[in-house]
Amino acid sequence: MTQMQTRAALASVDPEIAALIHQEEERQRGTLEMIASENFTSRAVIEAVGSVLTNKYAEGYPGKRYYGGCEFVDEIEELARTRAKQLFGAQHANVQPHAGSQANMAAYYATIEIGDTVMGLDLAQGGHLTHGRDVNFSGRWYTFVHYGVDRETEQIDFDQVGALARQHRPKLIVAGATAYPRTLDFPRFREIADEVGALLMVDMAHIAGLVAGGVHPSPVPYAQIVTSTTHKTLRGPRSAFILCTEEYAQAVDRAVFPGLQGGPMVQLIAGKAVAFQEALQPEFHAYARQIVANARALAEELQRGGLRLVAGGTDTHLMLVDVGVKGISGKKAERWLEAAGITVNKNTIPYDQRSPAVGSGIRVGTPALTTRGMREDEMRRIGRLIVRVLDGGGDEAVIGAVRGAVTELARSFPLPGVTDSA
Ligand code: DSN
Repeated sequence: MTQMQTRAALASVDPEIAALIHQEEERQRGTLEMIASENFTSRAVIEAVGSVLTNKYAEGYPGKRYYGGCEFVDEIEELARTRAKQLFGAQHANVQPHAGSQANMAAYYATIEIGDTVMGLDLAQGGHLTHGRDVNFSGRWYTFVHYGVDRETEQIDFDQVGALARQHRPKLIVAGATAYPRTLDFPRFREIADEVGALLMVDMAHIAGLVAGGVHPSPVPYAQIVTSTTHKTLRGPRSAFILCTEEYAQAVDRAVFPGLQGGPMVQLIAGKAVAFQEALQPEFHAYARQIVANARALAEELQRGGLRLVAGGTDTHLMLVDVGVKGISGKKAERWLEAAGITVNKNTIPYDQRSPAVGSGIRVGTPALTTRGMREDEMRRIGRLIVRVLDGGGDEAVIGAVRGAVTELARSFPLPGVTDSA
């Protein structure tokens, strides 16, 4: 059955939405998706998420529901939990958090009280909104102290982490980032947490697929609680989960339900189960290795083109590119690249003089294009196209020529998860 046939009902009931979904599909097919937190999930995941499971209420946990008719969704959630534990070697898994923010909220709810002191990486230096930003619940409800990166190396300054921890005696230290290109040193974080009697929580959302694929060290042996989304390098549906030691299992489960959420989204839990199963296959290790190899090839090409990479390069799936060295802002770079069919996001770089809405950098990632089957040669080609756009200063002829090359390249690599072509 083709994608078109499966959407026949949608097209007849709501042609406007059907047309917009079709346009989005064409956008994804015809452009180069380089947002570091996005990916293309499999057809199997899409089918699970788009299934009748969306009709079912299942408050509670397998075997302890507040609704009848849960025999099959119990089995689905049990499979998801078992696979998550197996994939990451964890003692306990909760697969109900709707998304990453809810997972982090539940981790705090399970371990600390309102007003307690927590340490996390500053958003402006690679952290996340839910790691204590003042406009977010985390910054409003807890007393966050932020650590950052060293001015010279642009890598996490563990001397500062240790000094701040000794000074502020946090109850919880959060490790994890959204725009940090280097390996996270979990043993070092745990050492500091132990020294001051804090718990360690790792938000591995960005690197979960690299951890599952064995190309980034796992936080699980070091952190009492690990949170993650499922849709970034892990390549599942847009959702999240929490791993923890047995000691925190009950507190985490109670925090998610009834603490913060009502009925779980069973269709997403099924999608997560499928994604965990896919990540348990040996091919996923090869995929994870290729993501990192692709990132290195792209990083080298961008440096060859005169761009500066924050922290000197990448160990992961992403790089933070300082476009300020070419006299342009991240905002302009994002706009020109989008016009050329290359999707990235503007980002501040550490100690940025520009505001977050403008930024001096762009964040570029390889997970989605690696899923599409691209390898080092394509990355080098894309690197040259990016440099050409940025050196072109917004010139429409340059952008138009690059757009042509992008379309040709994109069309040679089918869009995963989609059965019919344009
Ligand atoms: N918005 C995600 C990202 O792009 O990294 C994090 O939540």
